[in-house]
Amino acid sequence: MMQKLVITAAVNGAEVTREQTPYVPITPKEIAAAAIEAAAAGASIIHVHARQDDGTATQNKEVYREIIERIRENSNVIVQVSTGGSVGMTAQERTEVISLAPEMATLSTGTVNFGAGVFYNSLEMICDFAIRMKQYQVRPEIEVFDVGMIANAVDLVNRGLLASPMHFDLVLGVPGAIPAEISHLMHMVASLPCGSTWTAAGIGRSQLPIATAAILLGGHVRVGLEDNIYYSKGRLAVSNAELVERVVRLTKEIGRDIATPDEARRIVSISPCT
Ligand code: KMH
Ligand code: ZN
Repeated sequence: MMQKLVITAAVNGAEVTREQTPYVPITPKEIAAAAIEAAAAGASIIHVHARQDDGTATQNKEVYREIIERIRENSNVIVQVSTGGSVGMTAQERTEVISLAPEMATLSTGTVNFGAGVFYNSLEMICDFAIRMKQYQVRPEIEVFDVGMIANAVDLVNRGLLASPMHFDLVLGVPGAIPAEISHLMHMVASLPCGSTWTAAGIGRSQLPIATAAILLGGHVRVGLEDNIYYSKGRLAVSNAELVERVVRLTKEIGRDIATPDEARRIVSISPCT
């Protein structure tokens, strides 16, 4: 029997602007409202990026603190902070947030072209991020944008820097990284170490097909405005919750159940399996 589906809502990202969509949450208050609404719709993990009030990406710890506290006041959802930040940020900036000891944080295990930029993650940086997460007991979600990054993550397990089983986010469709083809998704899944859990995130118009494939393959799903701002061709998604609701409908039609935040904690090994 398939595990219940863990839905991650990636509510804002670092790159999406108000010019692209008026619905992207920016301030801690807006981000928390979007997170709580997405959780009520069925998301059990919220992946979040901090922003300054003018919309610029920031990794400022105090902004993250406010976001987490505002979400916590009204929801039991898992808050997963970004350590990716935006292209060009220093390792020091990106890791500041780990000392808040959030429940979860992303850990990208390789360097990749990211549109016109380069998302830089040297081995030294990856090891340092992993050590800090271990120190603060933060559960890493291993973000892989290409298949070689899976082998890098296994290398970190062998060095004793990451715990096994790992939880992966397989991101497909970033320009410059692995394209969003179902065959690539299947190859990535087949390349994961035994016992891993995984979620899949398709970028742009691939969000829905990749989510549908992940539901069928027994993985988990990430949707949200960070990865895709449209509900359908030419029609903006009016909220993160709207994208989550569609995944919930599809999943139930197929006969799979949706995980609550506490069930998701067990599935992705934040708390021990019972
Ligand atoms: N903004 C991207 C450069 C993460 O959150 O860890 C990196 C990113 C990954 O979004
Ligand atoms: Zn992100």
